[in-house]
Amino acid sequence: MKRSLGRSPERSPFSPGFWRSPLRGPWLTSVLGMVLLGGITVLFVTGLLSYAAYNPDLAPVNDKTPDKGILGFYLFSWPTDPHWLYRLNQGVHVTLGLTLIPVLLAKLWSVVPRLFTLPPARSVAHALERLSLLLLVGGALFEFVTGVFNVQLNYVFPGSFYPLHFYGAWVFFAAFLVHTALKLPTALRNLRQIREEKNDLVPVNPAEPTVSRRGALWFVGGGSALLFATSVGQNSDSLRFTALLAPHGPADPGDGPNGFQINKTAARAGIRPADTDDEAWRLVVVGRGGTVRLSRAELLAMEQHSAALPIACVEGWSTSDQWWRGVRLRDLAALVGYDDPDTVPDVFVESLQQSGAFRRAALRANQVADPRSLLALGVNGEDLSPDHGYPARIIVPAAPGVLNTKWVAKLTFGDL
Ligand SMILES: Nc1nc2c(c(=O)[nH]1)N[C@H]1C(S)=C(S)[C@@H](COP(=O)(O)O)O[C@H]1N2
Ligand SMILES: [Mo]
Repeated sequence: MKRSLGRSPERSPFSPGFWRSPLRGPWLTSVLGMVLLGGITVLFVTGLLSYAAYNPDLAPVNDKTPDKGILGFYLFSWPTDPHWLYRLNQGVHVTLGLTLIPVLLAKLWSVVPRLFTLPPARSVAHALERLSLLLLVGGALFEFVTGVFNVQLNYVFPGSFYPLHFYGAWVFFAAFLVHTALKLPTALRNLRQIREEKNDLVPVNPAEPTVSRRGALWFVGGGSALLFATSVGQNSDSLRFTALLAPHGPADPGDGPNGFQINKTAARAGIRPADTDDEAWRLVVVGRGGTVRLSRAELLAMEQHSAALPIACVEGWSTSDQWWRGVRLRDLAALVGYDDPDTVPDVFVESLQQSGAFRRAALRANQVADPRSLLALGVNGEDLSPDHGYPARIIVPAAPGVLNTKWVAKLTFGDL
């Protein structure tokens, strides 16, 4: 074929001959679209559930998202059963999100010629559709990029991750619904067709293929499989070493009873050994019946209970179940005027830490009441290590890691 020299119209991405990959066409776009339809729906649902798991409407401490208004309509008391609920939810959310990245990129690549269609809008309806695409593509990129940064513990955001990712999700999902409603019938038709219909994605002047469409799909799937295989291991103690793409925390936890992932070390949280030794440290418990101060020895003299529970962080890593041992939160509530385990109130937990978003948290009454919810003093048969919260930490079944406050100093029982 003769190619003209100089400024041929083919040099402009706005000209129909510019996009030449023979892979583009309705079939490829529809296949990728169907994968994203399922995947992004799961991401949205697990994302909203993850937000609900913070008990965001419980006092202002857990959630800093301003003016969520009706977007918080669905919030409910997060259950404590099954005890791996948050671990599963967040593992799916983060692992699936990472796995979908190649699919998202391939989908955007498959429709990129449409970015350059002229005229930009043929009618009001077309203009509205293109505006929804701006929100769709912008929303998708925004959610994936903020998500990946958060998973990598890279807090480059202006302000907090949570409001950005939360509001971004609603904008993105609204555009996603509009897009699905407009395109699903076409996508289903495209997938059923034996011979592909011509549409604007099919190049008018295709280049020689270097790979088949199925080959291209295998390439995308291979990318997804690689991301899956190098991140899913962060959800287990024994497979963690396979999670090459996951951050490995601020400190090597080593082996032994305390040898599991650490989110923030005592040193980084500014916890001084002098404040945690048995002479200095006292747990302050406040309730309608008054205030009680307890040393670690006094806590150890109370009835001790064990529970096998994981730590599952919003950032997508979790530990296997650990054996925690300590005092039931509801027994501590009983010390300050709430004797009946069926009517225990919420609790506000404060740590020794002086600054940082995670130095305090609120737990709901159903979490306080659960017999497995502990003020843990030890783990896997040993005292807590300083990095895991010595002298005492909270551990609650099915709750996000962020509610499992370390280096606890004060518990205030009462309705929040
Ligand atoms: N005081 C305090 N408690 C805290 C945190 C913190 O930064 N400060 N981090 C929380 C978060 S986000 C998680 S995921 C868990 C991690 O517990 P671990 O480091 O023992 O694994 O602790 C929680 N408790
Ligand atoms: Mo966390």
